[in-house]
Amino acid sequence: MAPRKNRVSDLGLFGGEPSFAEPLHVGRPNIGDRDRLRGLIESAFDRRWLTNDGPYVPQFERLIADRLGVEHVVATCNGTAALQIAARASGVSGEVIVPSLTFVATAHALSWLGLTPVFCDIEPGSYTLDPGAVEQLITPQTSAVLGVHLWGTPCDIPALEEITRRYGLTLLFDGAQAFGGSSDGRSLASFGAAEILSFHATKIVNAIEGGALVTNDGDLAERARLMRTYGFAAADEVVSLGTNAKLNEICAATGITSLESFHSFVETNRRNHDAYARALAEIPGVALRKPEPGWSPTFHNVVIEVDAASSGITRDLLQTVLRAENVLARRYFHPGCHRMEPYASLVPEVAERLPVTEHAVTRTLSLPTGQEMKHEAIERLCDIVRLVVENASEIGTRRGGRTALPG
Ligand code: T4K
Repeated sequence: MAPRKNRVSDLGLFGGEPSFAEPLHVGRPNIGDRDRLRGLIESAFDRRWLTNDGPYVPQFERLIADRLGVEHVVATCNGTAALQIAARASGVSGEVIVPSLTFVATAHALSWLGLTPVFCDIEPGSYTLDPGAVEQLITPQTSAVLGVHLWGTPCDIPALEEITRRYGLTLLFDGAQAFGGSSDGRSLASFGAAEILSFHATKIVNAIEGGALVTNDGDLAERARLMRTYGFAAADEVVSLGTNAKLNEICAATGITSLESFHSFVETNRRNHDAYARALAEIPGVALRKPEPGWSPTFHNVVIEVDAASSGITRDLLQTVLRAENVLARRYFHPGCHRMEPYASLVPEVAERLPVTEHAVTRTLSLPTGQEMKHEAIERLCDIVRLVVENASEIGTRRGGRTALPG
């Protein structure tokens, strides 16, 4: 690591040496016990059984069910496939109310099935679906609400349950970022008709690529299981429309070993989050998002909010400064699904009814965490943030009065 920087002129943005020789990535995979994983993979190769009903997939499913306290787990090749299967297996049709502040897969999975994602605004605090706004968007074509536990933050589950019950709608949850989280002691996976998970490499539990549908509804699970495998109930016996959404044995083995290290990953994340909280304290206009009392998150996402008015810099300029230091912070999820195609062309007017989303997408920045992130690096990274905020006007002057960058 280069020496600590005390002057604006030392910043990488102005030609200084980057603070970090190697890039610090958001979403760096956590790796479980490598020897154990090698052993599992060797066994799969010895068995010559690599996918289609091998032993690791049901083992992974049982481990997830035990960990999350749900009855049924249908593992899939990724979270997007799990979303598609969840929507189809629960009989969703027409319009589905979703937040726009989410990974685009949430909306795309629906559109891919010919469903219409109807973008809904979010609550100012949690940045998850605003139940009042949800209710206003319900039409005769609405069949479901798909809440997203963004960065592991629980949606207002009781309010969404109440509304969907009253209107006879299906309630689904996208828990791709919320594996292992709970609210008031209850696993987030135990709500709605089904929740989907992602075990992508960037997630706290990773199977390289993988996902799952979790539910307490046995019939729904059975339909999902059939859909995952082309609708095969047995050899030569196809009983429904299906796709190929199977998880393979090597990914399942990776997921198993990752899950076995879950507690240590959470502990590492928690310590990293605490280190960020200490190092970012009292930087005006820069706030670390923290869990509310009653939530039990995995701290897998470290997200700061930059208030340009009180920090003197925009989120985008801070990201640019950090990138020049080799900190590859990410603007999850800029600019919001409603400003991405095909939605931006299909429903250009929708931004007007999403003021909180529009506000949030300009402010949030995800920072690196996980196994690889050392506390010294966190402190160094936060020192740069402090230097930038304390010298915002000098940076603006050096950049010809521009403290903002085009979105
Ligand atoms: N719903 C929500 C709310 C989601 O967040 C996601 C996925 C889904 C649904 C869909 O689940 P999946 O179908 O993906 O299972 C990444 C992930 O690919 C995606 O899974 C994740 N959300 C999303 C939040 O992040 P990108 O487009 O940002 O990926 P990329 O390639 O830019 O990589 C992200 C960061 O991770 C980079 O800083 C590099 C780092 N990285 C990545 C990989 C794969 C590594 O350091 N090593 C690696 O092996 O989407």
